[in-house]
Amino acid sequence: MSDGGQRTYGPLGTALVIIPTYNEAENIGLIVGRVRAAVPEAHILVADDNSPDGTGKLADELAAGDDHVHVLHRKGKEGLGAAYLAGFLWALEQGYGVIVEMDADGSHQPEELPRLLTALAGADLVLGSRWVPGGRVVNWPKSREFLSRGGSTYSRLMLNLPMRDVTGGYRAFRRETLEGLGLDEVASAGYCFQVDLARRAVQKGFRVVEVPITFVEREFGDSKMSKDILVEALWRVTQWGIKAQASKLLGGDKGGEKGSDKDGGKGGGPGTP
Ligand SMILES: Nc1nc2c(ncn2[C@@H]2O[C@H](COP(=O)(O)OP(=O)(O)O)[C@@H](O)[C@H]2O)c(=O)[nH]1
Ligand SMILES: [Mg+2]
Repeated sequence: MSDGGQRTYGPLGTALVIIPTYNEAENIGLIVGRVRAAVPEAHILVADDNSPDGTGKLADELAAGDDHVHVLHRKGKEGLGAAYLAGFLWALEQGYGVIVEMDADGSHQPEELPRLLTALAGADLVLGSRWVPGGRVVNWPKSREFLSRGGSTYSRLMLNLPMRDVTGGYRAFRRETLEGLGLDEVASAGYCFQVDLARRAVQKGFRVVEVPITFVEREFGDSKMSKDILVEALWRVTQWGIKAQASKLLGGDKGGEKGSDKDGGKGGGPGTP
C-alpha cells in the first residue's frame, strides 16, 4: 500500500496504533479522533470482530475520510488476542516500524502515547503501567482493581517476571520485537494474551520498560471481561509457570523454553523494580 513514504517517518519508522473493537460504536469515533490529535503522524488500524452494533461500519466511514485510518474486518468474535495477532501480521506486512496496542474505550489515553513512544527509543517494548509509581486507575471499582493487581502479582511470581503491570494492554513494540516473539506459537485468545507477550519478551531478552499511565475506566459501552477469559488466564499462567519450574529443575534453560537467545530479561527503566 502506498502512502507517500509515510512508513519511514522517525528513526523507528511510522507507528501503527491497533485498536481491537467489539461493540464500541459509542467509543470508536472519539478514540480515533483523540489518537489523530495526539500523534498526528501515526496510523490507526481498527481490528473489528464483526461487531453487531455496527462499529466496523463506523470505522469504515472514518477510514474513508482519513488516509491514516485503516480497518481490519474479522469474521466474528474470537477474542482480543486473535484480533491483535491479525493486526500485528498486517502491521508487519505493511512495513510499520512501531506497533501500539490500545483499547477503544478511552481507558488508554492517547494523550499519553507520546511518552510511550519516547521511551521506545531506549527499549524494545514499552508497557503502559498502572502499578509503578506515578501510575494509577480512575473510576475502577475496588473489585476490578483487586483482580487486576492480583493477576499481575500471580503472573509475576509464577513466571518470574520483573514488570509490575503484566496484564495491561497499552503497549508499544518495535517491529523487531514483534518479529522476535514467535507470534505463530501464541494461542492465548483472551486477556492472558498480554501476559503471554510479556513473558515471551522477557524470555527472549528484550529490553522491557514500564512507563506510568493513568488508566481511566470506560464511560460508554460494556466491558468484555468474562469468567471464561479469567479461567483461560488462570489456567494458562499456571501451566506456563509449572512448565518453567519443571524445566529449571531438570536443568533446562532459564526461561523454561527454547528461544532464550539473548541475555535474560532486563526490566529497568522508569519505575521498574
Ligand atoms: N476485536 C475484538 N476486540 C475485543 C474483543 N474483546 C474485547 N475487545 C476489545 O478489547 C478492548 C478491551 O476490552 P474491554 O471490554 O474494555 O476490557 P476491560 O477494559 O478489561 O474491561 C476494547 O477495545 C474491546 O472492544 C474481541 O473478542 N475481539
Ligand atoms: Mg476497558
